[in-house]
Amino acid sequence: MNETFHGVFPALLTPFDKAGTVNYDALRALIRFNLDKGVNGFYVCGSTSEAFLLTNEERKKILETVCDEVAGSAAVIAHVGCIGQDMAVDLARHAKAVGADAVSSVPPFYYGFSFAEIRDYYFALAGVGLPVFIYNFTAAGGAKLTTDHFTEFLADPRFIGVKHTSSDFFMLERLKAFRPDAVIFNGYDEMFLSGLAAGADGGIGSTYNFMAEKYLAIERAFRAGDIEAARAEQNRANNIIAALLKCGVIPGCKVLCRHIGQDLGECRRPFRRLTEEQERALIETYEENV
Ligand code: MN9
Repeated sequence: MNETFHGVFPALLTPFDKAGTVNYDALRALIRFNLDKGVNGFYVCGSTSEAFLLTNEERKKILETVCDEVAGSAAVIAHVGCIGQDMAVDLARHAKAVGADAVSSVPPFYYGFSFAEIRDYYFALAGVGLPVFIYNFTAAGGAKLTTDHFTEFLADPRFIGVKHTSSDFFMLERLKAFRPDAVIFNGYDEMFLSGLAAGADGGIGSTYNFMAEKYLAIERAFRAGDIEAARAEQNRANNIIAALLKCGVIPGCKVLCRHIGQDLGECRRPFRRLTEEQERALIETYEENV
């Protein structure tokens, strides 16, 4: 198991104040709340952070805030994914300068770039000097990278691993078989236990922001060989995730954070806020499964 990169990493949500500006104090409080639970690290400015609704200046300031608050007590992975290679390299250089432990990126998207172009993008990121986690997330409309594409990256030690937001556990197992010291983080919270069974070193997720203790418990039970306990905990998490998927995961996570005392404000438009009825139903499901 990699010493720095393993276990439970919340994919941090971005708090906004009433005027819609990033609320850095609330971000610090959210980080503290999760550090106190014993999380192993944070994934910063990923999908869950509304990254593509943030400016690059905001992304930089958020990362600086996280590195400052964490102060070496947990690992920090900075998602630097952008459509443009130079923008991503700029964010990666900044991540290195402010003390992040690794960078991560979705493949450049929207224009249907060729694998040769995607390859150039990732090798430019690797050139910055921090270990790189490739973010496999094709459900968001991104490039479909195959197992062979991934092994081409993983043959180079500068690529430390993959954030695997996919239900292709065969691929996860093949990547571990190809390079046992590669770090694979499971991406779908609802499949955390399945990912562990296939060889994942941990997980990165949106719902960890408000229920990290569940994933810590699943991992503990799994490693102790108590699969029944792990499955029971995954089942409780999944009842909540199923409710979130109905109303919108990111706005829903913010509702549940507020419910437990972490007020992160609303999401940026065009995300909609939940109706009162949706909020009530979501909180009820949460309360039934804590
Ligand atoms: O990578 C998250 N994926 C996205 C992690 O944000 C796109 C997950 O935590 C999902 O939000 C979650 C719900 O499907 O599993």
